[in-house]
Amino acid sequence: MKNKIQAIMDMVIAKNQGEPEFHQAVREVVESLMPFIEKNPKYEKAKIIERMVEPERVIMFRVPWLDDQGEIRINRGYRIQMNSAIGPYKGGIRLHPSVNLSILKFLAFEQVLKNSLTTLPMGGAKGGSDFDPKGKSDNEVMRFCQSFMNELFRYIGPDTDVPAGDIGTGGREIGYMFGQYKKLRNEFTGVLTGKGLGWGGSLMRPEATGYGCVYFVEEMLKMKGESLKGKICAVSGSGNVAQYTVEKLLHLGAKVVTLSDSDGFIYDAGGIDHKELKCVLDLKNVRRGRIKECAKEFKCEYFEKKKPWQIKCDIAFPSATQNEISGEDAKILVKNGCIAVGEGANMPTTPEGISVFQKAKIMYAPGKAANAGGVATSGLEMSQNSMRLSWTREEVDRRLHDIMIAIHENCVKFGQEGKYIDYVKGANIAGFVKVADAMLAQGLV
Ligand code: NDP
Ligand code: 2IT
Repeated sequence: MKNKIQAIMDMVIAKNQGEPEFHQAVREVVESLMPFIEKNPKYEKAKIIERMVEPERVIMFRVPWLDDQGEIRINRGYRIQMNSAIGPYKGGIRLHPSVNLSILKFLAFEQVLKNSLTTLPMGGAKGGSDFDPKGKSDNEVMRFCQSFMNELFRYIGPDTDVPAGDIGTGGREIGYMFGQYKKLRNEFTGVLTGKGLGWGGSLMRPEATGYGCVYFVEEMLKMKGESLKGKICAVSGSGNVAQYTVEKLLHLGAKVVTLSDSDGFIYDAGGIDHKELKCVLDLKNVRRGRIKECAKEFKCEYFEKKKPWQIKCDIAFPSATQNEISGEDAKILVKNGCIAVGEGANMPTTPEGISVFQKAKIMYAPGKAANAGGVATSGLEMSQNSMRLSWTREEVDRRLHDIMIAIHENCVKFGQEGKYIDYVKGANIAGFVKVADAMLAQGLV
């Protein structure tokens, strides 16, 4: 079995040189799938894994735009259309200076399995650009988004590929991209999700990833007769996912003691309350400032250039970016008594960190299961757009909650090992089977 894993990894590394994040994401999946594949030789014979690691299509393009000084700027745009076996390509757009092929391929690969887990008919994709929205004026962001869409519009559509938000892409960016798509195509369709409520967006989409992650962790705790009430939670990030993770944790009686951004983290021993959360939302979504400004307002501690994992907590919610929990961070979390991890971000834990959590047998929910509520609610937005109606907040929340319960059940089904549940294995196998069976049925395409 080790030889088979190595052979696939050798091929992936040779074909995708200098793309460590993509190699990392593939290795984790292949390692947990191989025992299952050996028991089900039809997948091996049809080379399903070898086909799944090769994107169906990779699009790269020039994005020129004019800054406020009249200077020409050039960024690079991407869309990785990874797999369309079970539905139109679906996945977010990341705008961050670190964006490259490796990061987008890892995200697109994860998205295929995640979207399969949601129970909804969505294939997997990811896109983005090395454009940095930080410090740009609204007009600059608009000109970038318009130029980005001037090329991307050829490759997307409501039945082809439906992009959405991710790091650096929120309601403002989706608005500008949607406006430009509509102008170019002369069509008002559900081509993007995360739209504004007055023009085709779904209630609860902003909340969905964070709420869904908390619902998933609640299910894990229930299996052990535990609840979130009174639990001390460390959250990283302070963007969309982190904000609504905190909101749902507060609803359920947990105590949130940290939030962060790429400059450092705040530690509020007394717990962040609703009033403080409102302040974070205004700071990050309107004023677009730094988290350290909250430390002054909340009179709490701020740790420059540090991550929150040194703070004692019961549950960790990494909700910023990939590889933000190292092996050392994981050891400190476990030593401090952390009993569960719910990944709001995509691949936030390094392989060394995952192995620490698994050896300690704590409840560890990988991103592709725990943060699937975001894209699931995007799927619900697509359904509402197709039907030309909108569901109430309660209706969408009920569906989101049911989906997270179903994902949890499916992970348990494939990941139970005696008393311990290996959620990594559960999520990878459950996500894989549906896509693999569809690929088998559709022949060699
Ligand atoms: P936002 O842009 O709203 O927020 C990102 C947050 O993470 C910010 O606080 C940002 O800090 C921090 N961050 C970003 N990059 C880094 C970095 N390299 N090092 C340290 N901190 C960083 O993004 P989202 O909240 O939407 O996304 C967060 C994570 O959740 C990502 O991994 C994303 O892929 C994942 N996700 C998002 C979903 C969604 O629906 N939005 C759905 C599922 C997963 P700063 O402002 O300083 O950059
Ligand atoms: O990583 C993710 O699942 C997202 N950024 C959300 C994708 C979507 O299509 O809603």
